[in-house]
Amino acid sequence: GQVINLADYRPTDFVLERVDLTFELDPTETKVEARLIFHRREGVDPSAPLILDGDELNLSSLLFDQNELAPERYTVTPESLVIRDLPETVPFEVTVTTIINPEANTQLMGLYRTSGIYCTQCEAEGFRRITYFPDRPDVLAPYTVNIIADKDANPLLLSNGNFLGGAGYGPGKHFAAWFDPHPKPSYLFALVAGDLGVVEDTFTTMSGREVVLKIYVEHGKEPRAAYAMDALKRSMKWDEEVFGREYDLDIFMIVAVSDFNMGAMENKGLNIFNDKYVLADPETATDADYANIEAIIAHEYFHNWTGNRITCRDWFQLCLKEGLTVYRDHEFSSDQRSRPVKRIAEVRHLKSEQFPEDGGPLAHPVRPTKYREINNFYTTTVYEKGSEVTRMIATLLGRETFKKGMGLYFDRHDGQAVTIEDFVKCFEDASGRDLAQFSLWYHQAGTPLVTASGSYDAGAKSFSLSLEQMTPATPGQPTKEPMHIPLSLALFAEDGSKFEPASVDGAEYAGEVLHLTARTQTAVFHGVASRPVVSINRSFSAPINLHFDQSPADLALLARYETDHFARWQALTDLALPNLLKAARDAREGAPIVCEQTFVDTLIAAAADESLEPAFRAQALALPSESDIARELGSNIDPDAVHAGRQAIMKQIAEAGKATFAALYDAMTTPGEFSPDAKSAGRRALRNTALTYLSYAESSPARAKAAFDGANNMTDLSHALTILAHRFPDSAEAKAALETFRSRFQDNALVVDKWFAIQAGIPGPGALDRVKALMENPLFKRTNPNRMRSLVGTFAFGNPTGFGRADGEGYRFLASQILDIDQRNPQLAARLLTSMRSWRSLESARADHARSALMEIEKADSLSTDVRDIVERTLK
Ligand code: BAL
Ligand code: ZN
Repeated sequence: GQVINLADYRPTDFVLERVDLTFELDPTETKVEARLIFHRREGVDPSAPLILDGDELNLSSLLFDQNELAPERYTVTPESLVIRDLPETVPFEVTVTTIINPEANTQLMGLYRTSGIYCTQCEAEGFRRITYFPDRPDVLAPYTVNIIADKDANPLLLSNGNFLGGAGYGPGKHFAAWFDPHPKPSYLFALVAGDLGVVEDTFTTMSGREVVLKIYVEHGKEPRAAYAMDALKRSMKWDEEVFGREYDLDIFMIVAVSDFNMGAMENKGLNIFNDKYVLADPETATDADYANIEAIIAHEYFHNWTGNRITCRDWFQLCLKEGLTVYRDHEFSSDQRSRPVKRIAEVRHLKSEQFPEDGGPLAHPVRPTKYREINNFYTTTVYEKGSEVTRMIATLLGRETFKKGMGLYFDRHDGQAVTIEDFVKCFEDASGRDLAQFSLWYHQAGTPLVTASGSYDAGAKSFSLSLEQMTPATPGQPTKEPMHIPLSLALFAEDGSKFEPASVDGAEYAGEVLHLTARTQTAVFHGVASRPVVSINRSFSAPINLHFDQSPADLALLARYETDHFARWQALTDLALPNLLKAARDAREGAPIVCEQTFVDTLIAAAADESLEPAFRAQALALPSESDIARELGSNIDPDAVHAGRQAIMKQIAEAGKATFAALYDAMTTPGEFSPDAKSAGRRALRNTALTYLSYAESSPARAKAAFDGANNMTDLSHALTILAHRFPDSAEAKAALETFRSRFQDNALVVDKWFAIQAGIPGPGALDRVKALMENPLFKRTNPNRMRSLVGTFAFGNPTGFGRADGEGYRFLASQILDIDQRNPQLAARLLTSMRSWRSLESARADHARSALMEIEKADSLSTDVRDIVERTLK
């Protein structure tokens, strides 16, 4: 794989006018005929050849304007088809026939088989595994698709767009034809054929058109698609109300499949989903599953406008559709649920996944300028930081002007393949604001560090806030320019009321947003009657690290009075962190671990505060994870010490708050029929968090066992099982519960994934042998990405003491798994390997083990481009 550079972008020499595809489906020998009509772009060299992409393709025939093409006019390899001596101006037709083997396609890119059905995944470059094609996002055309297949095995023949018609086709066969009038890039192509059950509904759009909605799932699973359907209808309504976006075909289909590399895929009119993000019922899905389904159904639906109608000019612009669409799905979930609780969850996710990426060897800008393997850029930086950048535009411009800019974007670029510059220009035009400096957020990698200090002048009644920003060096970017950082900020008085400063010097401050634009800047707030307690980066208005020394008393005041509940949670976290960091250091030195009383008291008071919604209280009680603590420590990390320190703090909080937790556990029940709504989910979350603390205070599995036995939904059941397995792994109760769970759910793949994940997460050095033994379990399935992620993924990403055991065996195990998985599914292998991204921050013995495991991978000779790219960048 060679390096692709943004600077080398140029449009294709030939314009693709239309695409006609005919598939004759067969499990091992599918025939694909592609009729492509092109014309030479104006001004292009008349001798320039047509170059089509391929990947492991096998050309069976080639026609030019319906005639056989002379061999000297083309050159073909599995990776490309080059055709020469083409007309200077008139359109021409190329008919390419390839034979492909869906059954042998273990990469799950292109056309493949899963549980007896045919399905496709084409983003980013999977279409070239189906036929030779200009496989890039700026080539847009309308598609007609004909599908021919055995009728019995494949009663269902689906593709993008609207259904044209179908009929019998010789003995035992039938065909169907689909037409998608909206010009689209090949990455949005989809085909599904097989025998599936369906759930049907309709949606009437804002202009009164009726759209047929269908969700296809395996037979018998139809009832588990009801929640997804409900989420789809709510998404369609929301996009009309909030962004004025209406759906544009007669039918919208979703197909759930069990072998899928991604979460889901936004193919035009025919979304294909990992079934994990479609199927749910109370008995088998947790509240987190329901929330994910809602978010991902919405995300893929929202892509219809942000991604499909307006797409990316090239893959460097991936954040154009992904960052924006994540922002849109976040807004949707915030409107459907609790905005502050959703924001807390977003920030937790950003900090635990994106911050380590941005601070390690795989750091890259939201809009990168080079890549070797585009599959490796579907990252939390492109998605989540990309969403944060969009969110900052909304914060800088204000809600109304942001919407005006979005309106401009939809009007101006509908039907086009565009760039981040085009996107930003819409907001500049809508607001009159220069966003050149702001755009550095797209171009500079690394999490900016903002250091703040304040001083109050009682005589002048003014408060000075000095701010300094620094963005650390990242691969390929040794020095950084100062960024335009929007800091939502407020000043509070000792009684908890908010100050309204008379004026502010030294920085733009409007709508409670302070604009930090220089490397160092001092903002002076006038007319502040007494020493204020400052709340900076409220709602996490900018994705930064903030260093601001605030006393525990000031933080406690914010935790109590902030009107922004995200900021309350942040204050509680800021109280917790120094305790957890100190505990890790003390654990390492064998020193006693003692927790600050202010923190314990404030936390328990928040837990018991009935004016706060239960979901918020659950978030407040969920301390930073071991990985969060490790990230904050930054270097020389001993995962065992982090674990021991955190356990000790948990125990102290649990003992101090035992009565509160016991009361919450009894009070936070959800009587009546199960409902997955956010309010009920919040009560379950708080009750289960209380149960976790009680397991530390009571040091016995009895209560968790009772919770397991009494659970009537998957949230409570899997939480109780996790406590039993993680806190009391050697107890008879844990063993019995794991066995009960397995035998009850062994026929449900998604629940079996939970069973594997819970065991993969059991802390301590014994985890590795447990994982190895589980790989031999008959329920383990190597070829299924969800299963692999639940066992190997959870172990590597979510079990710091097990994976990072001192002898390095965890890292060596991962290396051997990566080499094995890479033979079948490079994308999955590369993704799992990113679990090694923070290896340099480990203490030296573990870091040495990690490096040698990485080098084992690097020296293997038949690595995929995907894995080679990740391993080389990780070691660099
Ligand atoms: N486009 C890949 C899946 C997603 O982000 O929606
Ligand atoms: Zn997306």
